[in-house]
Amino acid sequence: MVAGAAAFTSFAPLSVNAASKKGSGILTAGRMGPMLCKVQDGKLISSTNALAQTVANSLQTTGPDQVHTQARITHPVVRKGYLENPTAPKGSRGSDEFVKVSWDEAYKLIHEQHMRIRKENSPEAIFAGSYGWRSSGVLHKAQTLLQRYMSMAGGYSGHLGDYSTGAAQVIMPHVMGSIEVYEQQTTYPVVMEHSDVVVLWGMNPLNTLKIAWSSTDCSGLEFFNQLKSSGKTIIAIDPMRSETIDFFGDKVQWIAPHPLTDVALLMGIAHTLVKNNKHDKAFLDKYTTGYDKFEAYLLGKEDGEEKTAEWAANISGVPAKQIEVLADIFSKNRTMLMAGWGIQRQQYGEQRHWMIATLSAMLGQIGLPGGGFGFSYHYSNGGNPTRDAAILPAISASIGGGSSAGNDWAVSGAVNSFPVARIVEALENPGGKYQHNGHDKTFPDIKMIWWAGGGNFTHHQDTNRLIKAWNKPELVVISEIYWTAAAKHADIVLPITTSFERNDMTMTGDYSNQHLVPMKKVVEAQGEARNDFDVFADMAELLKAGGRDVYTEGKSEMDWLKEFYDTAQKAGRAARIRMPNFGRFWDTNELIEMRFNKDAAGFVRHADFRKDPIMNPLGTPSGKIEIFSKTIEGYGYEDCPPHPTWMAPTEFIGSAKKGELQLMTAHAAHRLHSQFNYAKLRDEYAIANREPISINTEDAKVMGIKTGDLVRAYNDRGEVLVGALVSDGIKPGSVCIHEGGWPDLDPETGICRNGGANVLTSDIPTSRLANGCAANSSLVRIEKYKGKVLGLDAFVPPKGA
Ligand SMILES: Nc1nc2c(c(=O)[nH]1)N[C@H]1C(S)=C(S)[C@@H](COP(=O)(O)OP(=O)(O)OC[C@H]3O[C@@H](n4cnc5c(=O)[nH]c(N)nc54)[C@H](O)[C@@H]3O)O[C@H]1N2
Ligand SMILES: Nc1nc2c(c(=O)[nH]1)N[C@H]1C(S)=C(S)[C@@H](COP(=O)(O)OP(=O)(O)OC[C@H]3O[C@@H](n4cnc5c(=O)[nH]c(N)nc54)[C@H](O)[C@@H]3O)O[C@H]1N2
Ligand SMILES: [Mo]
Repeated sequence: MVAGAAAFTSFAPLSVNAASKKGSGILTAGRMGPMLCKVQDGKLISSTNALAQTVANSLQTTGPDQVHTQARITHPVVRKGYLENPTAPKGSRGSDEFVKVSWDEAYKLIHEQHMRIRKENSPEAIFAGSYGWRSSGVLHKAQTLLQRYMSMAGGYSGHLGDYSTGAAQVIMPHVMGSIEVYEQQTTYPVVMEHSDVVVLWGMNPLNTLKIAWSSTDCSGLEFFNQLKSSGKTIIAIDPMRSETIDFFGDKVQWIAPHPLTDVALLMGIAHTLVKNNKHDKAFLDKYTTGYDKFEAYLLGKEDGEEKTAEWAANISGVPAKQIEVLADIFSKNRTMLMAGWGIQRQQYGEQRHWMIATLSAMLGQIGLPGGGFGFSYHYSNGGNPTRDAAILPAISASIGGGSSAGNDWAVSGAVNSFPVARIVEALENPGGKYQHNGHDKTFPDIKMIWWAGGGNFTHHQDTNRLIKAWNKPELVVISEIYWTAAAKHADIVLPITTSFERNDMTMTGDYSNQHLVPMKKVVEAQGEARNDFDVFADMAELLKAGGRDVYTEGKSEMDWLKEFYDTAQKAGRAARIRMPNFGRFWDTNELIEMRFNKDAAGFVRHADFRKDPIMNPLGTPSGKIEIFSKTIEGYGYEDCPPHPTWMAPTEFIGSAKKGELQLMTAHAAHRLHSQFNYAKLRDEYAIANREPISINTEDAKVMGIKTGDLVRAYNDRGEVLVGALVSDGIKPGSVCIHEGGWPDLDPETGICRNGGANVLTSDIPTSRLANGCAANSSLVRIEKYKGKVLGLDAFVPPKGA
């Protein structure tokens, strides 16, 4: 079907390539999209959007800071105590000073110790899972390049899943037979034409669409811009008045539940549907299994507690009347339930998207144009129609192996992989047994860590617990661009180039494949920085003579890019997509826009299943939507029962002691996680030179706190200094410190001077099913800071660097 294809033409001007003409700057790209760069006297002086766009994307301006910040690592260094005696090092990670060494000395030291550790242990003693948002590109892929080297060296321990959707990506295949969170959504034009009501459930697209995993095609922000003036009913369910809610202004109805209570709220809506006989029984009969068991639970026949609107109101803080109104609106209108992922980065996070899918099934609109649910509208431009594209391949973790384009979290070549957010448990409990999605598993005994392209000291929960566990391995090597907390806590640190200092290419959009963009080298490598590709090629040569040629397959940077391009061009030809030859493409400084496909623009998620569930069954055991899962029942996990269930979290506002507040750690507007925390953009958000903490006016009044005050936020796990931002834009009883502030622990007091949120978060799994990151499940206390004046060393290189 081509529903709404006409509406799409209103987006067309935005995709025009006009801005990326020669002379207006050098064309490159990052997560934040294609950019044009200006250089003066060898310095990058500006980076701006290369695609037309109406909603500004602050992250596109960070180029000059990325290249020239004081926080850059300029040469290889080794921790003093480690250099003196690598097998019995003195001093400790994080406090010892560093000593400059040459690249060759660094290589030799790493090689010798790597080989020793590998010989004394098994390959699983080497952790190269190296999770993180390394820069865009199909060649300079830090993790993949590390793993390619480690595969040559004999294998390594890796990771499973990600921090982003740890819970949802494991539960959804049980429920929908597909992962849902990283899949194309019912398209923008279809939503524009058919949805009456759009619900933004725990989702902040104005922030999170500034980036995409490959590189954003910049269409998502414009979609929400157009949605704003569409006249549709827009409802946002979020404990915070997010940037998106601000952006929609009076065009959105904001409903603020207490954090972590969405399952109860959803159940209150579901119960109201049943009470008023508004649930779609025909849909439930034909397309789902186990609804009867869930309904029994909903009506209190299983646990004696009816999940009424009043019950839900008590837990969520949303009035019962409002819950009933939501049930009414959803059941009377074509409703698209869009949901973000912060809601599942919580204890029992699996229940969130399971319950949204269940409510959608009860509304009976899954598979209809503009109805049902969508779990990737806030990410990587899910909903921007997929183009007829010539898709670039990418370098692979195995030599001569198939390329891993697209989502390359899931890497091969690992001998033992554990759920990514369980790394501290793995370090604490080597050889320990654990459960994961129905499997008995064993943690590896990690002796060496090499991290390239991730910020584990900012991304992982409970920093102080992490630091303790981090002391266990014999060797920690970090390949980094900047003096992050992780680099400061390493034995050996290698300086890496930014994407502005090397040649690469990328597709945009992730789901749309809208463009193929040259990522041109804009400036020379700064200091002694080298490309990850060259570092691992050099290391491969030490593995055995001729190892470099094995690693590089005898190809230079430009040879690889030409080969990737030629492969894409050849595949494109089959789809009648014309592309210039590589040489011309590279010289013209222009991106290639892929062909719009009218049919793809009418894509409706699960329409095939709805049309014919026998011929197009879902990938679940029953072929239907599993509201009750016999598979999960078989696992017998108390923390993940076989149907959506409300379970009160351990650290929860509903059981908080006086003075305890629920901590939210949403993703920041002007950062990609920890990236760019050092940049000038920090002036846009820092308060009292720290991360801001959003506090409700009532809570602040009780504590005598005003906007601009220095605040100490603390719990049993740690303490941080933050700057108060007092407003009515957050639910009373909750505070928010955005994730990604660089940890900067004061050596004397241990307080984090920069306000790193994860110093406060608890490091627990979502459940035994998915073992996902549950960062948003913590209680904290706050008070006006009255201690001594503290500086800020977060962005200052360590001693000896
Ligand atoms: N409390 C809390 N914690 C969270 C979250 C939350 O919501 N709350 N969110 C979680 C989520 S969803 C995620 S995805 C993670 C994100 O965690 P990460 O992806 O680890 O976070 P980044 O800060 O993007 O780290 C990327 C690092 O790679 C480096 N880098 C960039 N390019 C290159 C390169 O080419 N080579 C090398 N060697 N290094 C490079 C950057 O300098 C940076 O330090 O955080 C998680 N942590
Ligand atoms: N600018 C920018 N964009 C990014 C990122 C970034 O760091 N910066 N990170 C990228 C990555 S790796 C990911 S995984 C995605 C993350 O995408 P998400 O996980 O969706 O982002 P969050 O900011 O964690 O949460 C989105 C919204 O949920 C709200 N929320 C939090 N707790 C609750 C709750 O209990 N109930 C409800 N109803 N709402 C709640 C928050 O206030 C926030 O407005 O974003 C991606 N995009
Ligand atoms: Mo993420």
